[in-house]
Amino acid sequence: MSLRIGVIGTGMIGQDHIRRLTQVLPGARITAVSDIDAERARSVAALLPDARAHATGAELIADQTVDAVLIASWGGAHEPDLLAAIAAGKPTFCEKPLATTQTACRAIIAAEVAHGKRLVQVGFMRRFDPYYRALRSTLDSGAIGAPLMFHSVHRNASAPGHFTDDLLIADTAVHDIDISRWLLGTEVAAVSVLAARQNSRGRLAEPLLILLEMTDGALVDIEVSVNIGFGYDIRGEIVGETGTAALAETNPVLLKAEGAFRGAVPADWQTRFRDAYDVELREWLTAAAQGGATGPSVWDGYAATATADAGLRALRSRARALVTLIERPALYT
Ligand code: NAD
Ligand code: ISE
Repeated sequence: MSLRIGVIGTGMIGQDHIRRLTQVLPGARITAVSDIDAERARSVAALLPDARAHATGAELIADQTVDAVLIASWGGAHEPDLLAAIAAGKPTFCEKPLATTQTACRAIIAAEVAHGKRLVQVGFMRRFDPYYRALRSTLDSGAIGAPLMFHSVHRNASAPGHFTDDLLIADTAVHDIDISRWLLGTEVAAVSVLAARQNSRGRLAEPLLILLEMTDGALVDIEVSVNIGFGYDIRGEIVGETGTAALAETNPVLLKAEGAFRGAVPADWQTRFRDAYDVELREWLTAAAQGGATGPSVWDGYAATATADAGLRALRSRARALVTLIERPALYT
């Protein structure tokens, strides 16, 4: 039987997840949608065979035809819908960032802990990407020894009009923060940030160089850019005690002709991480059908937001900022 899903936030990625759940993956049906832009919700519902449009996320969560919830609204709007979904005991997929303040993240953790079992998966899709998974397996195999450093590069072709300097860290680099924690298996202790000479192609203070000091002494440097123009460029290299391991380029074919090497650069995150989003939602459906959640947790969402917060403090003060986390509840160990 299909899992009946309600989608809150029917913008860019909300619609892409609806496409994935209705056209790519088996086992799901969209029975409800909602968006603060009521017209957008209605027009998305009209394209689905049995979805109704609700005025609010709360109404959608209370709908008896909704077994599980997918939240793809703006980060600052996630908290009330997550709290309502947890209170209703409905498995939920929530796009990153979990929430935009640490207070909101802690309230979500408290609600899930009080519920007694995991219900929420957070949309850190890199953990499902075959390239990052291969990088982690290589590290775990011992082939390069213990990790000392991780170099992470996150370059976007262009930034949407509403983008701000803060979003460079809180919305974009938050992926690198999460994947660093996942690859290295430790939390972040401190963050420093430097802005390079400004890219004259854009209006934002980028590129940024973000330095994470992990709790075991490993270091991570993150280059984040949102105006490189030529495409979407994601790189990662772990330096270990006996070797290095790097993400391969994503081309199935490397062309050599007319005295040159050629391969395609993905245009955007939809293209680069297409397979990762599919696996991420497939794994969510499997866990949600059993009433629970696996994968990136609300703890991971909280740790990423707390680290991004330290990054924002470091960006403003030009000083190293410490990351202080609450004690990790047993539910997330
Ligand atoms: P978007 O602006 O295209 O869509 C967001 C939608 O949410 C809009 O239609 C907006 O009207 C709606 N919305 C806002 N507040 C709402 C509320 N309280 N209730 C219902 N609807 C509400 O943005 P987007 O690019 O689709 O991003 C949405 C979320 O997904 C963000 O958290 C973003 O960080 C995340 N995202 C993740 C990835 C990824 O790679 N994992 C990629 C893109 C976006
Ligand atoms: C966007 O919200 C994402 O999550 C993408 O994965 C990221 O590359 C982009 O920079 C963000 O704005």
